[in-house]
Amino acid sequence: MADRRILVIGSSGQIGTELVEGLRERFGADHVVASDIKEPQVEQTGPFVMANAMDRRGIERIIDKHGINEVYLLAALLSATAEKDPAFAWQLNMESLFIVLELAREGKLKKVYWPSSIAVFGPTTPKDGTPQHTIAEPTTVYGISKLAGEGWCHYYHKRYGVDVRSIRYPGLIGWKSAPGGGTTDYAVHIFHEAIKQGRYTSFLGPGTTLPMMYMPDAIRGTIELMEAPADRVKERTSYNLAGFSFAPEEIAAEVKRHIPDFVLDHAPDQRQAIADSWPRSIDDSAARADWGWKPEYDLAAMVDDMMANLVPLLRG
Ligand code: AKB
Repeated sequence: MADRRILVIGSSGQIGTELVEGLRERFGADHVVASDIKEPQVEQTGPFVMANAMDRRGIERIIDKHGINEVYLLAALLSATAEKDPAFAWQLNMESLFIVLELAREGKLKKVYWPSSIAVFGPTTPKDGTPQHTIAEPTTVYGISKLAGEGWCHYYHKRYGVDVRSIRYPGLIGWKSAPGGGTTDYAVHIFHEAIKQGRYTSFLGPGTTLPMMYMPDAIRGTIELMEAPADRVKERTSYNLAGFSFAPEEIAAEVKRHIPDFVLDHAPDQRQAIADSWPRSIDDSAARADWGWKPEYDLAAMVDDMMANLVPLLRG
């Protein structure tokens, strides 16, 4: 696509904040319009507009005004928050997707990105090396909405030729933006509390191994998927993507390399049941084979980079 005109809906969240930055570095600040119902977490280097992802007319106006031809739809309630208001979570996660898929079907958009999650899997899914195609019987409303959304992406691609692409993100860890409402958020909070207080109480218990990824890998993977030639994108539901897996005590051991007195406690809450229903590790061989995905960070490298960036930020 010669002239990329990108709209990121949900740009003020954990992924949006960093994705907008990555897209602007690549395609130019003026080619990426950021939009959210919330103010941005960081100063904007390009256009930002307030928008409600469920307001079709509002989204269409932005698309027309800025000549948008590509949308990244990130607005959603995540796993833990969605359980507090399942009806609203379903409404937001589904309506926003329909709006964008319909705009693409009508020819207003050439490409769409929509994130899915490891939350599409459930207790009946094989937990280790979870395959691309396997049992997916999610027990959270977030997982149900992501699984249904994957089905709709596949349907719009097959039936109407909509070029919609998707990744099943694992838990994402980054230092530039705050996570909001996920079950994997502890893996970000642990750094902030370790640096500020020297201790952290995890809402997940010991031995709770989950698939995770460092944000720079997630952003690069997202942009690489969107840049891949259409015929290389064979999975039109969503791609499994893996970084590394760990339990709370394993990330704590890595943090201790930097803060030897760091103390980790556990007080599992309702998020434990969600974590227990998800895979421990993911097989991402389809993404590797189809469009060349390869993660760069392992657990130790991620922790080193998080500490190198967050210590000066939080301690001044
Ligand atoms: C969550 O914990 O809800 C998200 C996810 C894995 O999709 N980080």
